[in-house]
Amino acid sequence: MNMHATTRPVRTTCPYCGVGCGVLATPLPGGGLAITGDLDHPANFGRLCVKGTALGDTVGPNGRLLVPRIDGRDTSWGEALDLVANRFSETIDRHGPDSVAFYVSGQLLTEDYYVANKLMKGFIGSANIDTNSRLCMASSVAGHRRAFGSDTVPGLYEDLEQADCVMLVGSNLAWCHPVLFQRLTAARESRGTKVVVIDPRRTATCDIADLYLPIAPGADAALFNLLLSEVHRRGMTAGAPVEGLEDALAAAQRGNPAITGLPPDDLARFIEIWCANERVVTVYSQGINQSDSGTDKVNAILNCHIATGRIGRPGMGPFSVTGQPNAMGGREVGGLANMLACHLDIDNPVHREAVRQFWNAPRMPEAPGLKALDMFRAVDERRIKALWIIGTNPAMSMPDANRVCRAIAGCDFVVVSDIMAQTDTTRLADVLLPATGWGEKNGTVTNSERRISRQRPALGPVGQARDDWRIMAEVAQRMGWADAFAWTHPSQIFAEHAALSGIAGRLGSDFDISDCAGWDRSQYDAMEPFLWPRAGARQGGRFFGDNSYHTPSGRGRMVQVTPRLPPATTPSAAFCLNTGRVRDQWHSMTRTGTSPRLSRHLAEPFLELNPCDAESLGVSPASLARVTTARGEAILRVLVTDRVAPGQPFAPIHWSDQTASAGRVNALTAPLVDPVSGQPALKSTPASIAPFAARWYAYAASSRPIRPDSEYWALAALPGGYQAELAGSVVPADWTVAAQRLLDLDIQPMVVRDDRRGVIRLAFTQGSQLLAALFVSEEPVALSRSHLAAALSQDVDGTLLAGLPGPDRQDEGATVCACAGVGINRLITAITEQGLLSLDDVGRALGAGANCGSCRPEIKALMLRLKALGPDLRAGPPRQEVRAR
Ligand SMILES: Nc1nc2c(c(=O)[nH]1)N[C@H]1C(S)=C(S)[C@@H](COP(=O)(O)OP(=O)(O)OC[C@H]3O[C@@H](n4cnc5c(=O)[nH]c(N)nc54)[C@H](O)[C@@H]3O)O[C@H]1N2
Ligand SMILES: Nc1nc2c(c(=O)[nH]1)N[C@H]1C(S)=C(S)[C@@H](COP(=O)(O)OP(=O)(O)OC[C@H]3O[C@@H](n4cnc5c(=O)[nH]c(N)nc54)[C@H](O)[C@@H]3O)O[C@H]1N2
Ligand code: SF4
Ligand SMILES: [Mo]
Repeated sequence: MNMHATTRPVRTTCPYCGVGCGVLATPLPGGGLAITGDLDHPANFGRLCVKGTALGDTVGPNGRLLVPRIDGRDTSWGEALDLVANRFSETIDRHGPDSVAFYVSGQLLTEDYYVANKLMKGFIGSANIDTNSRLCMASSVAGHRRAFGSDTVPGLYEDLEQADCVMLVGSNLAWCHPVLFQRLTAARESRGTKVVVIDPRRTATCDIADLYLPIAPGADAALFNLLLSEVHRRGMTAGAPVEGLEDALAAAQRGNPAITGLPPDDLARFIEIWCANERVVTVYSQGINQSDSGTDKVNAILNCHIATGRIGRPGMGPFSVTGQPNAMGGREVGGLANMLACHLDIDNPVHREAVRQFWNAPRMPEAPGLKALDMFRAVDERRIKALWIIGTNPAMSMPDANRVCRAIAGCDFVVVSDIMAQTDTTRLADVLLPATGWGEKNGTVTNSERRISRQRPALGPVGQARDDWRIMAEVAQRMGWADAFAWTHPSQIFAEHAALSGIAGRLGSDFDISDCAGWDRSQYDAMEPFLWPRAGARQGGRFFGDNSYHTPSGRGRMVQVTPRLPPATTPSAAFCLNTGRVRDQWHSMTRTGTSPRLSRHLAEPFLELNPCDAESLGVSPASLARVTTARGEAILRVLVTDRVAPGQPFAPIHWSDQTASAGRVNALTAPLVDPVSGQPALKSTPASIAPFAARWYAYAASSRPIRPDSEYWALAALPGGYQAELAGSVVPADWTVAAQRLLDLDIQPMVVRDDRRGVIRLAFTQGSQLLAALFVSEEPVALSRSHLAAALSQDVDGTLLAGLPGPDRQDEGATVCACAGVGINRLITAITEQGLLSLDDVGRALGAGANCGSCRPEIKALMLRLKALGPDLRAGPPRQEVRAR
């Protein structure tokens, strides 16, 4: 098969967020891929965000795990697979099926996920398989099942375009689902869609908000309860074929809207907008799900839609946007510990028996297995004795991550399948199995609107990497189940999954793609993106517009919700720490962190802090803060901004021990979960904050890997090299020696000192070319990072150690547009000097904002501030210039 010699574009799907954009990946002659958006894909119609656009930067052997390893030594596949199969079999024989567990991921392909679920539930006979979707979607799943009787997303993306009003609740759509945000923005421009954003933090998404409600953390149920009372009072719930309206209303009417922290005028406008627009879509995400009352918050939203019948018709409905590329596929195969397969119920003996017969399985678990947090607790307590982690990085992404690390380290036998060699989790494994990654893998994913698309390989596997489904099937064969795991191609797994969905459909499941059951490989390879369900009256469409639900009575179920605020909002907690995402990074950055383009936007772990808090704590902008909770601590760069309210600092989740000294925010979070879904409350941890007393700060850029060991460091990729932000409380005796060690160079640097200002600058050159430089200061280092980075491997000129760009070179400043590589300073100059008035002008003049559009909110905010304040912004906000002055 010579697929890889082709330079024709391969039609595939982006591996990042749940929007599920179609991508054309064209293999380049020298290796790597050229990436464009697929004009024909109905999720994106050719658009891509910056992460999708940069996919070509992240393929290739850089940092990849290339061969299987046992206890740190390279080994053969045969030996590794034998060991995994033997240890799992022995453990099951000795301690029973519930002594082993799989922890898998919403980033696996459906085929991978199907195999994992079949092996654990049907053949090992335990339900101890759970997934990182527990941290992500579990409250939505639970809320859907309570209200609809099934885990069904009722609507479609086009609903956001057909709505008259879109509510974004706990969703930073602009950064986390950028292409869907672009579709919404375009619809708003053409038809004046009203947009309401409900988030304690003023995010980039607020850029298009007609109404922004800075809700008190965790108070969403109180807001939607108020809405329910109001829609009822206005007669809008009359005739709704629902169960439980009276009880839900009574609970809602008992509520106290004051706990939302919102002024009465804003509450009134919110209600007016909702009531005046029948076509209303309520999009929600982690600000709702990741809460100790997440399921109730979901149901408070669903209550309003089902009570008014505003669901499953064009432009209306609740919409849980999924985070990961295959969060939905995972739900379809039953990858959660409390699900079976094809949306069947593990508690239902008829369902269990149907699946058992279909699989010809020796046994089936009779009860749900351990949910993620319980699973790692069981690992910690040595009740789980063999654990297999696949496609997720729990050592950094689970709450109370230090304890999770200890638990994994203490487990008898830990297998990790990953694409990368060095992650916070791979370093704890007994056996490491190299998986093929995006661009190499072959299978399907389901996006947030239930659309199934193909990921197709455009490159051969790196090193000895194998597909996840194959690795698991090979282990299953070695455990004695050769016949049930005998596939030779993912198309066969998909066909089997489709066939099972037919049985599920006959048992009443919404998920039925059984007309794909007979597909052969060529039909699978030719698959066009399609929506499920594929058959019946609902084919390719919406659910519940006919008011018929999957509950026993067929009616929608209202849930009584009594709002509860998170413990971190009690007066005794100093700060309520919020966490989430940034625009250009994906989770633990194992892939996006390798792209210099994506690393330019925000290159350090940071803490957004309100100016009042900064002042009362005595922390200045760009200094460092130590954040402490009952679980652990972190050291983060302080970003002073009124985007966050007093008492509600925000920190991004992306930094791990691989990229920062103390940037893992989940060292801070508590293992507090929603009682219904088991999803952790990751958005509100009681925390205290203090200045970190740095005696020196430094910035290093090098063409070679940097080896920091100071108390504070953060690493990022540069074009042709690496950079590090550094700080410490103990000043090294000799900066030349310290720099040589840090930069792994044994040559003598050029050194410039200014003892009066406490500044030392060291440059290492080879001939006239700059190899590396270290700038040290007693204050946070103020210099042009982009200038120094651009000087790497170039001839050194006289301005270098001054840290300023030469007269002929503009200092870009911090990157705003990652696609076109345009920095804040160039934007300011162009906007003011060329009199650019619109985003389109900026796009034409600089290319900024013209490609993926993810930075358009930032450029627009900059233009507004320039209008108000003039070009003096260079020294300060909007994005505090830690890096450039
Ligand atoms: N760039 C990028 N995009 C991604 C990802 C990524 O890593 N990077 N990850 C993907 C994944 S897996 C997911 S799950 C999604 C997540 O997508 P989102 O849920 O949109 O992202 P988050 O930043 O986690 O959180 C959203 C917002 O919830 C707000 N919030 C916190 N507490 C509350 C509250 O009590 N009420 C309300 N109303 N809001 C609150 C936060 O301030 C934050 O702005 O993103 C996906 N897309
Ligand atoms: N405080 C806080 N914590 C959070 C969140 C939050 O908002 N706040 N959000 C939570 C949410 S919603 C999520 S989804 C999680 C995400 O957390 P994780 O899933 O732990 O994060 P990732 O970095 O995406 O981990 C994916 C891993 O799989 C590897 N990988 C990539 N492709 C493949 C493949 O094809 N096969 C295999 N075997 N491995 C592969 C990557 O290298 C990486 O190590 O974080 C959760 N944690
Ligand atoms: S919006 Fe961006 S990250 Fe999400 S699927 Fe599309 S290109 Fe990928
Ligand atoms: Mo997620």
